[in-house]
Amino acid sequence: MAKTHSDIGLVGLAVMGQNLALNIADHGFRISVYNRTVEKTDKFVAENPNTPGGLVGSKTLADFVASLAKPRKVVILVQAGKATDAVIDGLVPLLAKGDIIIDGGNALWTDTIRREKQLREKNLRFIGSGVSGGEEGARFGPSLMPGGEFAAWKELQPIWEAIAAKVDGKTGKPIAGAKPGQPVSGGVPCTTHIGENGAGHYVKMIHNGIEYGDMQMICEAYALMSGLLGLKAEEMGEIFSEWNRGALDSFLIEITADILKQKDPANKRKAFVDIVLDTAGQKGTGKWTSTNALDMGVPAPTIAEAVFARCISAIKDERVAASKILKGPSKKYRGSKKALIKAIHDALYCSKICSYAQGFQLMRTAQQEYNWKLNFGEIAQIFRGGCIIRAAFLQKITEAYARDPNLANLLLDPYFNKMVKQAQENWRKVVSLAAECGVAAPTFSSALAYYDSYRSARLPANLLQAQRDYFGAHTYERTDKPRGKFFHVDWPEPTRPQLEA
Ligand code: 2AM
Repeated sequence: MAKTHSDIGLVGLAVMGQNLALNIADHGFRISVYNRTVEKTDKFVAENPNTPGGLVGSKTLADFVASLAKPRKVVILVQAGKATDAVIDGLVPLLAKGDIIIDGGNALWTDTIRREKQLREKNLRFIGSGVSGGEEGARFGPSLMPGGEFAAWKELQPIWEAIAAKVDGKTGKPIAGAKPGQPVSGGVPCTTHIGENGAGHYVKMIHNGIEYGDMQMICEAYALMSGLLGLKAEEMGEIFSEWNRGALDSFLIEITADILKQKDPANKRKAFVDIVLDTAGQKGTGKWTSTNALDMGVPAPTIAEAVFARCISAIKDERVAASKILKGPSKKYRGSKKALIKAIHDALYCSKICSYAQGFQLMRTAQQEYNWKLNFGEIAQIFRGGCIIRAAFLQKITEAYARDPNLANLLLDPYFNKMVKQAQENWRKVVSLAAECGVAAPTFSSALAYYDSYRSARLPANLLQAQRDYFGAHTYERTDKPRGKFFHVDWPEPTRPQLEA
């Protein structure tokens, strides 16, 4: 018997919204759709007449809400910020107790916390769900990171699990057919209840911060191979393909290999990457991650460096002008090409471990701050399919948290510890060569500084604290007295420059 009501509704028919709606309909759920501009709804429904679940287009928000089975589930996919609030404000008077709004946009997690609280006061439920994987992911299997009340999640779970990417439960590998174009069932869905209120959007933000790090680290490997060895794009493409068969096996390495092998569509003799202008944009989630790291006092320098690397890329004109004035070293690398390529691989791998360690440290601190209970092994597992940072490496993180759910830092896990131990000589070699030859490697070098700081029982902060005591009477603790006891030295008045009479 045909359904009288839709299983779920979706507001916002830009590409992400359309693709997620089609993914839901493909899995047999009837879905109502609404868009502020009605023509978009009509066109979308007319273009997709035969989905397994069925698409129902509504011209008004009231008709849209009336078409949904109770408790109503409404997914919003509009721009994060004001548009999301506007849509929520429009929906609230039309909804009834227990109905659920699901925000699938890239919301700031603190907005999600606020919205969840406001809607709870109105007896409505709110799930802030990270949706990762871009347009392809939304269409054929994203990684989904829902946060909110657990009972509300249980209502959404069958749909979210059906449409999410799937990975093999044992190996964590995306299962065959989980690739774009082939919806599948079976396997472990890349979605899990992340935690209360803003936890899902928080974890999505960290995912994006990690993604910024991964992308920049790959760019540094490329810059070093090009700058130190003079390799051409095509040759580097082959190297990345090779790396993609080993420990670095990941979506981003795979697409990098493809990009480097691509020819310029306008001039087939040129490599595509060589004609792309070197200024990178950003939408803000990497910045949010870094700002949050500063706010919470959690060291995440590698992720922040990746954001700053985009910022410095953006001041192209200034850089072009500076390049004519500021000189660097003329030293050239003269050693073995093969050895350096291996060393760059190892530097990338070690830096990646540090960047992920920082991302997971952020989640660990945030869970205390917001009283969430995060399952880090599961989070790494759902990053394994659908999303941009999907990588073989994530299975190792899942395994690390299975060994010790309270792991203080990924670097301390025996597997990652062993990997860094084996590879760090190469990592150091690459960072020092980069410095000697004048190739910027901000994330490689900041990751190494993070590693060296984290493994230091004693940092030069003793001197720093003494300076603070000197000029600001900020006091200091002593190495030979219990922690928490504070001392102060009566320093002499600092000598000040004498003003001429
Ligand atoms: P539109 O097609 O009417 O512009 C991405 O921009 C999506 O968000 C689009 O579907 C867009 O609808 C929708 N959107 C943006 N601002 C909105 C608002 N204030 N209210 C409702 N939908 C909005």
